[in-house]
Amino acid sequence: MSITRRELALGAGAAALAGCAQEGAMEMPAPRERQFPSDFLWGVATSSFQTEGALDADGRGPSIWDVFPRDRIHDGSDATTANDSYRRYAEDVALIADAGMNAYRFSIAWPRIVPSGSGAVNDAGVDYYSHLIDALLARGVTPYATLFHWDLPLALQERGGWTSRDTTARFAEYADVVARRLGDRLKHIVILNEAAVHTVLGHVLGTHAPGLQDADQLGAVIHHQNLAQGLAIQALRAARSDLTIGTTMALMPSRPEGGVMSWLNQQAAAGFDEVWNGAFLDPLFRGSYPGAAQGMVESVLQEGDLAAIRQPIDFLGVNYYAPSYTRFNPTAPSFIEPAPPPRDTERDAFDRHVDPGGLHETLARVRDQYGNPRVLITENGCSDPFSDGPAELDDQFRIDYVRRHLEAVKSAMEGGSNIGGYFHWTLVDNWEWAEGYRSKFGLVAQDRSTGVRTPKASYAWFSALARSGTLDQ
Ligand code: GCO
Repeated sequence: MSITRRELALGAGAAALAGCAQEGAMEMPAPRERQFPSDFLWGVATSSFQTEGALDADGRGPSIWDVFPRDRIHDGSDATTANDSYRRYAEDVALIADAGMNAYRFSIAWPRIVPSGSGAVNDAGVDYYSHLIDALLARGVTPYATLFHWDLPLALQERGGWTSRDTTARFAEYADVVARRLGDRLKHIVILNEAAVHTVLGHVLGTHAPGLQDADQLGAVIHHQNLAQGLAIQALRAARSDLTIGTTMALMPSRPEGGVMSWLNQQAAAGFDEVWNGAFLDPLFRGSYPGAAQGMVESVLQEGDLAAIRQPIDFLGVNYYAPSYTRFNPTAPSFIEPAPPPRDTERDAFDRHVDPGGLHETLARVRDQYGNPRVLITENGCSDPFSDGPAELDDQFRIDYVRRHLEAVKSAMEGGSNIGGYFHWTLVDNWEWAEGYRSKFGLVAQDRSTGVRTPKASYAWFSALARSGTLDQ
């Protein structure tokens, strides 16, 4: 099934008439105070595939990223070593704790726990996370574990991956294993990481694993991740009553490119917003799909699904890097295509618009339109300028970037948003998916030949912030 171009255009049109079109940046009030609450979470975020390495160790099964073609990675690299965190996790824990951080968001590799995606549980894989959790707790750092950060067991992809409804049940079984085997000490769980990114880059653009370019599967992939999330939340709660459960979304204000086509671009941006943001927010918080997404999921939506997806959660994880820009193109699939940020705006190494106001806008939207849930910023950060050489140890640009985004967070809190923490992406420069190692997001550099970690200036800065809770000027 697919959404036709016409359906998407109509959906976008309806959204625009309903006043949903984004007109561009909103004013962000400067924060009145710079002191964060004493119970605020300060941490870093990582993911299994980008950091662990040791892909063949201790019975791990292959994931979809293990077989993603290296010629689609910009530096031709792979993640077989990454940060070697499977073996060096104690060093990571020491860096986190020594900086005075009180939380760490990592992800559990599903293929380490259930190597073939269903059936037998791999005890050695469970043990790895058990040791990591113990090491964190011993240093007073609260573990936040994401269940799915894109490394789907390959065996499940071979049976259709997220296009198949069966994957939702397998995910719930895996969640149950995590609760029963780790839940005595692991109390904070993030269900999915950025389902929108995994959907669009992995299944439509083909730039991420599983590398598909099949817009016809958009609805199935969206809906099955939403359903899997709902079933996993139910499984976790059935297994243990003392878990704090949330999920993480890549929320982006959707802005139209300006110019002569600006009215059509507004329709395109509104349609994109419904698919990128609304298709995940709405079913979780409202039990429905927004216009453009509704048409896409229709053929896979079964009775009871929306109730299963609309689970109460304890927090919403917000990952924010930049707004998106969209324009109308009559020859593009669904009439919409990405547009560059406006000229003369500040960009980061990814060519992303550096726009803390977009984070403020996102937080205000979640507050005003989705019932003001507790929010954790589960990712935010920027890359060094792309290079195959060493990282920039005197990374003032990163300090400025984080400071400005935390001003947006504080300002949103002063506006009534219920925000409980900030996890910087990331701890150590790691393997950045299609960019390979040339993009570096860490507070800590890594010598790739020795694995030796060297803190950057931002590490000391973030440490001072985590200890004091006071944002400097
Ligand atoms: C994402 C992922 C991370 C990235 C980070 C930097 O947002 O793409 O959650 O795995 O590495 O965002 O791009």
